Amino acid sequence: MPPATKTARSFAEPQGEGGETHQASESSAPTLTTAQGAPVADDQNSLKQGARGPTLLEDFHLREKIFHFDHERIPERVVHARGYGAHGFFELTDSLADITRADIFQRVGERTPAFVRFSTVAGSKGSADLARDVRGFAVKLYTQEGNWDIVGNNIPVFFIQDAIKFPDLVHAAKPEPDRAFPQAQTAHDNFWDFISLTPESMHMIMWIMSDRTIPRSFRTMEGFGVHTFRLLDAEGRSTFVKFHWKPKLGLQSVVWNEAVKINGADPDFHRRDLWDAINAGDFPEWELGVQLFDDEFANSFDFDVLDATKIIPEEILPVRVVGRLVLDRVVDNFFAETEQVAFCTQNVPPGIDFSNDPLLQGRNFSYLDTQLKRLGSPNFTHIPINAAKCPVANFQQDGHMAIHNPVGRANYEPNSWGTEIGGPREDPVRGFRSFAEVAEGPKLRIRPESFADHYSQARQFFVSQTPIEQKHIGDALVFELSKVEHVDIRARLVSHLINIDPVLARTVADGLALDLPEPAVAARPTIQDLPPSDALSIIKNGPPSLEGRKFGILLTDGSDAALFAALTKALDAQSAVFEVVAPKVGGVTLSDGTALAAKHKIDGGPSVLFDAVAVLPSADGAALLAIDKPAKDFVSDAFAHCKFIGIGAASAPLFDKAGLTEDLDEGCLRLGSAKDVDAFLAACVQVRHWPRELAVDLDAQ
Ligand code: HDE
Repeated sequence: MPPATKTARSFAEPQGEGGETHQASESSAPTLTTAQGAPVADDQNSLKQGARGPTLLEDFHLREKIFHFDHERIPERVVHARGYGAHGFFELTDSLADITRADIFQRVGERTPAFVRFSTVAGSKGSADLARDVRGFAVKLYTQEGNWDIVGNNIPVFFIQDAIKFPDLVHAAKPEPDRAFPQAQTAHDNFWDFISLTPESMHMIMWIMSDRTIPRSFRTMEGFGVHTFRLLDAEGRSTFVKFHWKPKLGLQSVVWNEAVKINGADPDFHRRDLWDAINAGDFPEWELGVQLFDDEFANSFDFDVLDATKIIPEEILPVRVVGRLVLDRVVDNFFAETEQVAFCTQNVPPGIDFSNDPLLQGRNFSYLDTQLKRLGSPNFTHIPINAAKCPVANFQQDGHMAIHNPVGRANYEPNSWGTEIGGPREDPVRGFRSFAEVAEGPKLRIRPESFADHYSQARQFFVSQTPIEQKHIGDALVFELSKVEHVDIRARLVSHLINIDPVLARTVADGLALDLPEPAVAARPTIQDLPPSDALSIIKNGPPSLEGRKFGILLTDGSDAALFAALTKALDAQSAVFEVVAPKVGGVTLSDGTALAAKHKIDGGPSVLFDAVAVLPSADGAALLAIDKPAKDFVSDAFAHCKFIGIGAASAPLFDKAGLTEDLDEGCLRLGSAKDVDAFLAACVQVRHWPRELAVDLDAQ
């Protein structure tokens, strides 16, 4: 049985340790108390002098309640403010004991508790889920030798090479400071001004203009540690490593026009998807892959492995799968867990270490610092979601909100109080040791020459895409730059595109009615023509099955009960889910008289919420739907977004009135009776019927 969604709130009594919890219910609700524990008699009226007189200062219950409310908010994250988290575990499937002494990588089959927070970067906490944006993919692993945070993104490269540029990047991406808009978008002058003056960002620009930044679900995106890290064995020998998370459901994204509409129809699209999937027992899963390499590889590779604007293509260095990450529990309290979780890149257990990537080094400073600001105390590690699940023992003490306070006399070391009362001691064998890297040289503010090639991998990403994906990159650039008011900024960006792909540059220039500028002057003039890498395409790494896919089934009174039963049975068998959309949310009466509740009324359940749709009205129902604008939008949007559409035998009037009848293609499959179900679902495995896009988009003509 999947776990039931929690609806009732549980109250602890008393606060603190060992309290029994009672479910609030009509019959056995616990007594409401103040924060000090005093039972409350009346929570509806403040204390007044006379029935209509002034409120009294003496009303401690009113004052305490409002005082607490006034202080409910903490600063939102300066980036990655909007996020959603879940609990789960990491399971080791392939030992790395010969390469690292990290405890988590020793014993195959062992599970380590995990908490993961996904996020968008630029938007505020309340922004919509489907902003075009990088997604954060931050994983906290509660290992037996301390917490390990892999604070990654769903894109393996970054905009900048040196942490010193991060405040500038984020300022430029966020709403412009004078007008405070646009929210959660990079389609504005400041962002593209900064980017067009920062050629090192060009590889990242190709990624963010691709459909990677409009993922279908957190469950259908990859995650990357981005930087090169080190694994250290017991002798201190180092192996470089890059971390990859690969989703079991394959890569899937939505299309831009759809994303814009999803943001209106369901701004919580991604968080709802994660919540629903976990509560239904469809636990999201990723493989952990590692790219392992040594100094010799690093020295012979075309690019600097310390440069976070570069990848190491999987074709050159395969990804070895060593474990799996499963999310199987939603949070009990969003604030306590998702909001208060504090990821820090410097949280690494023994056996894992940093490289000299200057972005990573800057991050190691920033994350600890930001948690103090956000959570208000150096004791944020006492908050349960941040607390290690292994023993913690040190002489840190006091500070705001100190929860775990050591007892006894010794609060320093060395001390001579003996092991009983003297407290913890260092352990030179078990303890964390940094890689003994030899580092010498003058102090310089300089960017290494080996970081200078800004275009070759940007080009490699572009040429690795299928034609439809290349088109989407061009469309996204035209859209974003069309929102930039200053033509010189548009032109400056196009001058970089010429160095990446002249055809792309020409397409974007045409889309903006711009004369092609001179190419940008490249820091490293020789741009390499690197071979395409299939791993970089979403479409080439799509899902193997219908698992996790959500179908929208549009029904009316009189819809064919046998067909509905056959379709939903087949969906269930293939681990897909469905929701019924109907003229009234109260539901429909099927042809056999069965009453069926609907999940959505049509205008509350537009087709953008589904991966594929089946339109199965009765003849009478189709005649009614044909005059209903939301019903016509339902089918025309599904068509425009290249979705597979199952067309019921009686639905012709609706498609006629939606103006689609003449355009129906192989992605629109007849779903007249139960015998058509298999063919329809087999087609749907493809996710989208991409050839249609050329027929529904002016830019493709
Ligand atoms: Fe972050 N980043 N970042 N970042 N980052 C934060 O930490 C920062 C970078 C990433 O779900 C902040 O707790 C600097 C790369 C994620 O709680 C802050 C630099 C990558 C999250 C911060 C970077 C990331 C953050 C804001 C450049 C991918 C959300 C709130 C040197 C590898 C974590 C917070 C969560 C959050 C700083 C660049 C990923 C301010 C200075 C590269 C997933 O500390």
